Amino acid sequence: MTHFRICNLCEATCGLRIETEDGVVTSIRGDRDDPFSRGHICPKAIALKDIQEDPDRLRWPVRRSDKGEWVEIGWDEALDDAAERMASVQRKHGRDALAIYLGNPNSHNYGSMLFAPPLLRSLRSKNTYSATSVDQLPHHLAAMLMFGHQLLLPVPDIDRTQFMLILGANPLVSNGSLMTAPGVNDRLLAIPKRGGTIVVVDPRRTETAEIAQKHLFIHPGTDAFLLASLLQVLFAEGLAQPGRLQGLYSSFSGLGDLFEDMTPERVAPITGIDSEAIRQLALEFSEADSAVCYGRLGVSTQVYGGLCLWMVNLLNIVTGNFDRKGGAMFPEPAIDVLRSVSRGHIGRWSSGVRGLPEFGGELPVSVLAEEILSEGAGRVRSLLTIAGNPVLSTPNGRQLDRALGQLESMVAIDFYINETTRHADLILPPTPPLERDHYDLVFNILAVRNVARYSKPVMKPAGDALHEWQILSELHSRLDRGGLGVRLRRIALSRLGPRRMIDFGLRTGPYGSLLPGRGLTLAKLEDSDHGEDLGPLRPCIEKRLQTMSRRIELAPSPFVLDLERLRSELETNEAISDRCLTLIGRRHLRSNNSWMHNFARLMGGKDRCTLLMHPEDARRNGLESGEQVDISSRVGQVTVALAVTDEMMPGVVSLPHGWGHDREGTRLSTAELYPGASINDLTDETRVDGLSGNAAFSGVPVRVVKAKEDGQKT
Ligand SMILES: Nc1nc2c(c(=O)[nH]1)N[C@H]1C(S)=C(S)[C@@H](COP(=O)(O)OP(=O)(O)OC[C@H]3O[C@@H](n4cnc5c(=O)[nH]c(N)nc54)[C@H](O)[C@@H]3O)O[C@H]1N2
Ligand SMILES: Nc1nc2c(c(=O)[nH]1)N[C@H]1C(S)=C(S)[C@@H](COP(=O)(O)OP(=O)(O)OC[C@H]3O[C@@H](n4cnc5c(=O)[nH]c(N)nc54)[C@H](O)[C@@H]3O)O[C@H]1N2
Ligand code: SF4
Ligand SMILES: [Mo]
Repeated sequence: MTHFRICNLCEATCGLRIETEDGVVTSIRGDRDDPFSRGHICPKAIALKDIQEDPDRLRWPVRRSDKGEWVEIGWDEALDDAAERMASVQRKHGRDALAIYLGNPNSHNYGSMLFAPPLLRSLRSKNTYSATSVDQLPHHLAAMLMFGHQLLLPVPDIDRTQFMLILGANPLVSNGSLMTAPGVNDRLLAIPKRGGTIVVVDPRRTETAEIAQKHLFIHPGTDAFLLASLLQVLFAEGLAQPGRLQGLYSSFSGLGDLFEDMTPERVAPITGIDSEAIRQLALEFSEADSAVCYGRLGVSTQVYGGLCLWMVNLLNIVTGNFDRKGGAMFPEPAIDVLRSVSRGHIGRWSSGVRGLPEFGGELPVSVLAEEILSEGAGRVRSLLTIAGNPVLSTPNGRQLDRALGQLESMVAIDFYINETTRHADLILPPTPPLERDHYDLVFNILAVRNVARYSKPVMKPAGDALHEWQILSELHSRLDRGGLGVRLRRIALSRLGPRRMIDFGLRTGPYGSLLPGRGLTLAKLEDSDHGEDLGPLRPCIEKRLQTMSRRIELAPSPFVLDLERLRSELETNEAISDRCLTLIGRRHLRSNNSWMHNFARLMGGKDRCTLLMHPEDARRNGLESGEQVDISSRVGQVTVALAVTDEMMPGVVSLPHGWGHDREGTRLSTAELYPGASINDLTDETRVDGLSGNAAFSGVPVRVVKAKEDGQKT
């Protein structure tokens, strides 16, 4: 049988053509007729078969016995037990004693997107955390303060731009992020083919930098200085032009004063980029027929993350490239999730120990461990994780690992016993991707083309398996303490199920109609193997803008105030010349955050969890390629093999994240073969973006020495 569906493993949402025989997957290929991905896939898609067939994957709920063994139990018992553990902690110690961590795959699972929020609302814990604060929180902050909604995230119009400036992203490997662009490789290569230019700014000469027309090395964590000086040049040279949206901008005049002192000459020693190169970059950007600045993970996970994303938007705005073909644009998805998600808020409460602000109802996950370890009334005593592995994914993971051992109870919704879920009392496994239907609610908000595709399940759920939404809905019904109205709404939603909610969303969305037989409906998408193409992005900010002032806010005061932090560093840091190495992360095409490392198909080849270092640094430290090195930071130490390469900037070393599978008690069959070491045993939970609280992974100071004992692991 042939099935068509979209891959939900990363943000690219590639269309797949899957063949099955007698319920077994026999091939997975790219769907050449998919209107968006046109046949592109990456090696991870094939591993959907591995997830389906993986003997390590849990099929039944498991409970840890007093002797520490995992025992399979039935669903009713598991759900009752899970709900009771959560409820009893909240009864005894208050609502905030239960923390929740939502991991990355929730955003790729429409069941979670629809059914986790009502459960969270009824739990009402201030200790709600997610992968957002180790990822894209600064993007949401900039969107909320400038455009009035945390999800109004501009995306680069990659298919039509003539100049793309990429800061801190490596789409050739990540397949694009906050820019859903399947086959991004071809889309990027098309830019120089039509006479355009790609410039990459990155402390490493990445795979993306290799195909760019220009690559500039930058010291980790200093992009805010670069962006400020690009703006300085544009204003000083009279090149800042508001363009078509002039009437929509607050306070365009006076904006340039904010950056007056951030000249290329002053920021050059900090960024490591020559002042002439900065000036030239500003000129090229402003002269291009169309241009877009795209900043991603490398700029959001740094100490000036918020400032960076604000200035990325400003650069697009002041060069007249905002909401314009070839510039930064807003998708118009068939289901407009913005209508049902809050616009966002910040600082309504703060974390107990360090006082970091909440954003959109969540605290920064960098504080989770200390909230568990602190003695005192507000202590977190129980944790629910949904699709996440924060022991490997969040800064100072070892501390969190220790903290999880001290919880009174922990429940995980996940299909693996991994470094985090091994601490749980109960694990509730949802169906794997191929056993469920799918409609992408999140990445269509970020897509470089408007499309709508619905994926039917490829196989029936095995046995009594429950979908994520069913688990969440069952837990909710056991924990619901809302009034009659809330309860009726919950019952109605669970009867409706996510499928019909999608239908409703489509009918009431911009391409739908409530009249029978008209507009986009679920039935229409079900009948169409490859989905619907809804066309290229169109200027639409006038319609989408949600600020109270009905203007695009160019200078929200939190950013203006935070510029002072940058300015004070400009003053103290100009002569920085210490020889400390700084650490950054990286991704690999055949790796997916902290999981999928147990599939031989993806893991073959060279050891990937290596430390990259520039030859000069290796020589100075007396180190050679291939030998084991001890890397240490304020918070810990790991041992990995060294790979010496001039793709690194001198003074900067790189290690991938998501590894460190040698912890005891996991059930991952290849953990011994491919353990790797966790970068987050080195990253520091006290390093956060002062404005948003997002983890600042980039630029952690480290020492690297020959390993005490070759091959020794810590
Ligand atoms: N140092 C450093 N740390 C980083 C990063 C970095 O670049 N550097 N990147 C950060 C980023 S961007 C992110 S998004 C986070 C990601 O970190 P996490 O939020 O921890 O997400 P994953 O590592 O993807 O964890 C996936 C878990 O979800 C489970 N899972 C997969 N699919 C499903 C499903 O459908 N349902 C359920 N219930 N479970 C499922 C898997 O078994 C696995 O245990 O890591 C962050 N950590
Ligand atoms: N194959 C694969 N694909 C993935 C993932 C995966 O794990 N594997 N994870 C998915 C997830 S959750 C996400 S969020 C996206 C992320 O997708 P991207 O945003 O493309 O993230 P990375 O590939 O980590 O690229 C970040 C780049 O920033 C650079 N960098 C580090 N520090 C700095 C700095 O201070 N300044 C500048 N200018 N650059 C810096 C790094 O060298 C790196 O090249 O990828 C997604 N796609
Ligand atoms: S690029 Fe992403 S969406 Fe496309 S096949 Fe690979 S993992 Fe799946
Ligand atoms: Mo992410």
